[in-house]
Amino acid sequence: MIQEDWFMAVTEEELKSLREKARRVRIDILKMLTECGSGHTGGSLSATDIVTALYFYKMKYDPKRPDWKERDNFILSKGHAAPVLYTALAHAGFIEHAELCTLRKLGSRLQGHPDSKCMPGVEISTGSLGQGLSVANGLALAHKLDKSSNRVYALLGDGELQEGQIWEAAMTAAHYKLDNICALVDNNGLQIDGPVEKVMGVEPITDKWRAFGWEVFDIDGHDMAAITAALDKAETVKGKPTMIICRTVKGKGSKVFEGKVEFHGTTPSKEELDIAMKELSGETVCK
Ligand SMILES: Cc1ncc(C[n+]2csc(CCOP(=O)(O)OP(=O)(O)O)c2C)c(N)n1
Repeated sequence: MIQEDWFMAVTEEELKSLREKARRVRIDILKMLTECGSGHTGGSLSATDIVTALYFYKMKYDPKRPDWKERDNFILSKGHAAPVLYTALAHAGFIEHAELCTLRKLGSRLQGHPDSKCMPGVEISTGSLGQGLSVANGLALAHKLDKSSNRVYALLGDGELQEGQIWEAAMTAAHYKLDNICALVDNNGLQIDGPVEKVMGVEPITDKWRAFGWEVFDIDGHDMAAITAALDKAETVKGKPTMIICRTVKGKGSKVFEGKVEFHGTTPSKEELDIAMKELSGETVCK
């Protein structure tokens, strides 16, 4: 929820344009996944509004200089949601838009999980769940040592919170007072093989992160006003890291995918894509 004392720096005009960007990102994700025939649909769509707000509202970067020293860092800890990252990178100008159609093809830079060795704008290879927050800690400590103001953003899945390494990293970030870290959980309630609460419950997650010494915000992860306000508020927190729990819907954007665990790792058929495109008023990007 947006809290009463939050200052809303974003304008209505900006919000409109961010929502439109998120719509276009969803369209591209669905096109590239359908073209490819394999990849992760649900967790890419649930994270779309969050990633859009990060790339087109909050983060500092220069697509022409991916290693620009003053950039903020983004770590997609739930690396299987690579399609949303690749699409954001294309819209931000790191790669050509047409390259999205090469997802998972032999020789493509757009591998099934992000590869920092070949993909500009990817800070660290991810896909093995649980590791991203530890990398974020290392980057955040380095920025502190350099006395630089760069911020580090890490996106985790709620199923991913079952990994023990996450909680070691949670302790570390609080111990070192890493207030330059803002982590977000894409809390869509589903993982690869069912509801998170059935597989291995992670609630109450806000209480858990607070108990680990983090500032915690709990928001609707599809409400662009709430996401941008929480990202702004996180920058004002001093002496501890911030966690934004984003309540999301897996497969958000079309009733074909929403809340359906089977779309964790499967892609739309041409017919399903057609239905989704009508709902999103989308036109084709790949052929
Ligand atoms: C260490 C590790 N174990 C298992 C997997 C296989 N795996 C890929 S996605 C996934 C489910 C993740 O669920 P969640 O974090 O909730 O992701 P989302 O629902 O947002 O896609 C699993 C178990 C993995 N990638 N890494």
